[in-house]
Amino acid sequence: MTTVKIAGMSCGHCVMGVKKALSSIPGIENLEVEIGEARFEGNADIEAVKRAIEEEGYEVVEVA
Ligand SMILES: [Cu+2]
Repeated sequence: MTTVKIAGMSCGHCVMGVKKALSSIPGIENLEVEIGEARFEGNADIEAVKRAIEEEGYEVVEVA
């Protein structure tokens, strides 16, 4: 399980945007997104994950 803390998300629209951005990345499984956080399993390239979130307009604060 990878947990990504995200700054700048504030509503359901943000959740949808992050969900959409991440669901297109290969290797992401069991994706769950809530305000301020995304969690997923699988072997996705974490740099691609960060890039997708930042391109969506949010900031990656922490990856654990
Ligand atoms: Cu929002």
